[in-house]
Amino acid sequence: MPDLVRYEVKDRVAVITIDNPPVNALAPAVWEQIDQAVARGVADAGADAMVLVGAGTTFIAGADIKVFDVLKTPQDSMTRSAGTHALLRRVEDASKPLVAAIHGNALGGGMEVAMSCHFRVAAKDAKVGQPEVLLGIIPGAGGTQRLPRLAGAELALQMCTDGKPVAAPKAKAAGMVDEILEGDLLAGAIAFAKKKAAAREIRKVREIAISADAAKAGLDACAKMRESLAKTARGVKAPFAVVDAVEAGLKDGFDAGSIRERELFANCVVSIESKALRHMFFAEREAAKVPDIPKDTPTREIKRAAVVGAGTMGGGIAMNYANAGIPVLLKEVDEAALKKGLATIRKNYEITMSKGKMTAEQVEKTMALITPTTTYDGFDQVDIVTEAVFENMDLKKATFKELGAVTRPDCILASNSSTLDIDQFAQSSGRPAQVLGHHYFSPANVMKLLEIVRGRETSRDVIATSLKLSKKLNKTGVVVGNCFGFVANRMLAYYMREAYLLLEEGASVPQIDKVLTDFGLPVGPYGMQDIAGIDVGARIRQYLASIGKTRAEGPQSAIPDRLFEMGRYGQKTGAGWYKYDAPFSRNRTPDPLIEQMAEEEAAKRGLKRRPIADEEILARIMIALANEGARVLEEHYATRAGDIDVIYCYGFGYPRHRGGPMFYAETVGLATVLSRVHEYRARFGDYWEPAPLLEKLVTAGKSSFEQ
Ligand code: 3H9
Repeated sequence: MPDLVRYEVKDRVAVITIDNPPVNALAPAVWEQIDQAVARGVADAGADAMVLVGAGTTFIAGADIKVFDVLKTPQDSMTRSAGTHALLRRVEDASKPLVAAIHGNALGGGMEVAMSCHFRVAAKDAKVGQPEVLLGIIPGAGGTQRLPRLAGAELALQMCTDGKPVAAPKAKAAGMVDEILEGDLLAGAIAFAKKKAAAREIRKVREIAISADAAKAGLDACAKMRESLAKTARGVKAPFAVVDAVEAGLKDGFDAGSIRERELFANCVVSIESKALRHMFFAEREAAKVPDIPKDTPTREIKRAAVVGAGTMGGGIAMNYANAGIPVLLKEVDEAALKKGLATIRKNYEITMSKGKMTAEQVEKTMALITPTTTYDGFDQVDIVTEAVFENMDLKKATFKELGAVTRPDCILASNSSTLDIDQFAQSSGRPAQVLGHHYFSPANVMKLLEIVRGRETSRDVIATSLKLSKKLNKTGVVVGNCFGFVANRMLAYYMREAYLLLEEGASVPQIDKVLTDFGLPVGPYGMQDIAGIDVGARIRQYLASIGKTRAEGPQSAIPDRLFEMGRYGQKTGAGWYKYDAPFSRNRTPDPLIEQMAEEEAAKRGLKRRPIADEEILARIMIALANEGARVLEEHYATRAGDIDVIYCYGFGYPRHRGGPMFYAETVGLATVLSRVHEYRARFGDYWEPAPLLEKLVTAGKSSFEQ
């Protein structure tokens, strides 16, 4: 067995070092070796106390998440966790003072190990937390029992239900950490341990008594938390399981609470919610790895940026740069457009300030990083330009031609196009190796996704720089290929096709939207279009018509274009798929006009409108997405199915606990998905064509898109 835990004695203190890079995750062998090392320290006549510390950059980031995949039934988990609980009890029962020395992170199982030590000291910038809920589980090694005893039930409930880590100073104030140490952490921890040994002091967290008053307050906090979760945690179970476990401990004591925790953990860990969230955890880390772009690919530093176009997207992109502290030029065609764009940016910051998330000074400082301009002056100084002009091929080509002339030869030229062919702009610029797509999602300053679109000639260092930049801009960058609509919008065309057809066949706009929001999306397809602008899609369709193409094969609904012609662009015009109180208002009501249009269009197609069940709406929309996703994968426009899932979760708010459209299809079953495609083909027409990859996988008996 490799040496994952080292043992040495320094100044009569046994130093137990966990060394399992990169994050000292608790693989089964690490748990075992911690147990053995503590027993050795207890037996070692040369040691009066013990310090548990992590090697490298962190203490312990938690249990090894990959190991959960082997747990197939709740019983598997119950058996294993009985061992873990007993192990931590042995650690806690050590007869010599045991001190956890925390730097970096003590998360999940890491925090549970630390709480089984008698004392905790921490570096000033360390963090502690119980983020299990973000993986669809609850703390499973006593966290729901020890944390309330250490920090109080209210804070414990907060930490275990939102999963957010707490910084060391706050942890100290709440009693989770005994001392914050400046300077050398290990030396300080050894000195601390010696003091505790001299005083013969040992403190077992599980023995901390909870007074009757504290128990009552804790139970009240449980009730309050349930109420609040009912509003904020729709569709997920783990946060509620946290409350059940904490409550059991408050009512029935540590031992009974621990058994309840194990049962609840066991049910959570085999749930689809947890599998989906674990899939997302690894998928978003995998997405940062591009097969032909090694980790050591040189990157350029982005010190100055420019954005062309101060509309909704351009303004949001400029905000991303300013938020990251990067000075940015914001160019518009005239003063009026510039003024309007800047006013929107300022309004956005003021809203953030009104929520207490920014001070007035920070607003001014950030605004000062955005320099408005109507000329290309200063563009020769910037390291990257993002173009966010109208979605029009000729305009984009002309812009890239100008950018090629006014910027330095090494400046990266990115397009925020949401659909158009990057290679055509690249040629116009005269230096295609520097050109790529940076496709942000609306609102660009909020949505976390950045689709990094690789053109035919985009150089590797430009891609690597974009991936690095995405992190700096607090985005999740996913590299995709250059097909029409790239990955997100190419698939979205199929999602929207079904939404339109379902409307014509008899479903209503509010019904379709509700099915999708009940599924977990923040907004349904029609609500989303009203936000994004019906004009945007209409212009794309006009362009496609001019080159003889459609976005998704199948019947094309005329309603979106009719709305466009009526000037009903959505929220911004006060009417779209819904009616709004006023332009830009969010207060909407269904519009009978849409029903009337649906009747007319259905009649034109010879359709008799019928009631459509919610299940059919969800199935058709999701299957259309997955089928097109399979084509995207097969054609190599996405590297992995997980990349598509990350794109949908971060670009459109697809519910993480469903794992993204491709993972969701796997949970439905690939064979079921395929048989539905066949069924729809028979019912609706040949445009429902199964993706060859889907057929291949089903024939081979595969249950996953990951090949
Ligand atoms: C738990 O503890 C349950 C308990 O109650 C016990 C029950 C019995 N396992 O994120 P990074 C990998 S559940 C396995 O890029 P950063 C990660 O995949 C756990 N692998 O670094 C990546 O691999 P690769 C509760 C893990 O500096 C590499 O480490 N704990 C784990 O940006 C670097 O990760 C959590 O949920 C793990 N636990 O962020 C914490 N953690 O290089 C999960 C990381 O191959 N972890 N890896 O792509 C994190 O939040 C972040 O990784 C952390 C570091 C903040 C620690």
